[in-house]
Amino acid sequence: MFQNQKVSYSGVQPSGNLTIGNYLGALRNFSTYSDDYKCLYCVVDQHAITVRQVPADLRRRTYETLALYMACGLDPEKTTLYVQSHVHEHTELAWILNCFTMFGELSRMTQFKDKSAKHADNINAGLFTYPVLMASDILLYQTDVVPVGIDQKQHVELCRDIATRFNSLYPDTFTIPEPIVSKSGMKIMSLAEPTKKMSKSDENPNAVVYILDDKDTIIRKFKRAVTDSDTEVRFAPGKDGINNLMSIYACFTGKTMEEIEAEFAGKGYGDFKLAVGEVCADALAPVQQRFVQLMADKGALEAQMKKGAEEASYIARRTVSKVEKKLGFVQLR
Ligand code: ATP
Ligand code: LTN
Repeated sequence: MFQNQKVSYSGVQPSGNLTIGNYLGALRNFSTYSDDYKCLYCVVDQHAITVRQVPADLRRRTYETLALYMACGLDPEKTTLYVQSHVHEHTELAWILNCFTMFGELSRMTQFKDKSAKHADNINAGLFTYPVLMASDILLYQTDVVPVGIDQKQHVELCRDIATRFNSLYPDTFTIPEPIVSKSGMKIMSLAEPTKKMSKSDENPNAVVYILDDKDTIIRKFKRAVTDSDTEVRFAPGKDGINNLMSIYACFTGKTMEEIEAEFAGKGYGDFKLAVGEVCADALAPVQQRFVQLMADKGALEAQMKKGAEEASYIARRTVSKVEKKLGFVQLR
């Protein structure tokens, strides 16, 4: 579709303040594809309403998420950055794909099981069909690669199944996408409960390091991180807390677990936690600086949203027309 250029696509929900899990598992990897791929990254506000949102917060976080995309190094001249609700083809294709997705497949999605347990008073149909909207996001752009954290791999695999099913009935409709899960940072765990994923919608702010936390807060949170009663900085089964901190340190420094063990040999958890806080805060400082500059000009962000939506709509429209034609919908000129 893009003169044989491959396509990279991903999305982040504006459902809370973005965490270092979002940064290390997703955002930081988006720019890897900037030079060789046509890249589209979306702020998926329609996905976010599967759980209740305060309208003013959703609106603010939509701007913030777009600004963070840019602050993390995505150049809007090279990359299409946009907001999902600005491109109506997402929901249009989602309906069609609903008719090619099985109830049993959606019932097996672990995110649905987790979120319906967490929001037992609001198990709405959107929460259930969430992966179909995500498949629509991906397939609209004939995507080749989808950089995500490991928790989203299952959804991308379902997207592949839906696309393969559709293609077997209507050949050559969709490109079959590949989930790309980076080895380091694929699943950053909560600092309070290190067997649980760090999540931006966690109610305990001490469990989560936000991309926009200041240095003192970051250091304080790492100092309070739950670890075991051992004292040695060593990566080993069962040491979930320390393993998580070592993974975070490895992500920010590029060091291996052996190098980290050697660096902290003879030192206690206290020294190590401080070092993790420092590398994390130092790595985030330039992102935070750019973020503040970008947020100061709402007009420029809106212009960016508009440009991104126009670029995305053009491609999305082509895919929807192709799909509707294949299905037998009457096309008016
Ligand atoms: P929510 O708490 O609202 O479900 P979330 O923090 O899980 O949100 P998403 O918007 O669902 O974040 O995810 C955006 C991207 O960040 C996805 O690619 C997801 O896999 C990745 N991601 C989220 N949390 C982590 C984490 N703890 N470790 C690694 N990657 C993560
Ligand atoms: N479901 C994802 C967010 C998301 C996404 C996408 C990721 C929505 N659409 C398309 C990759 C591609 C999540 O909850 N993290």
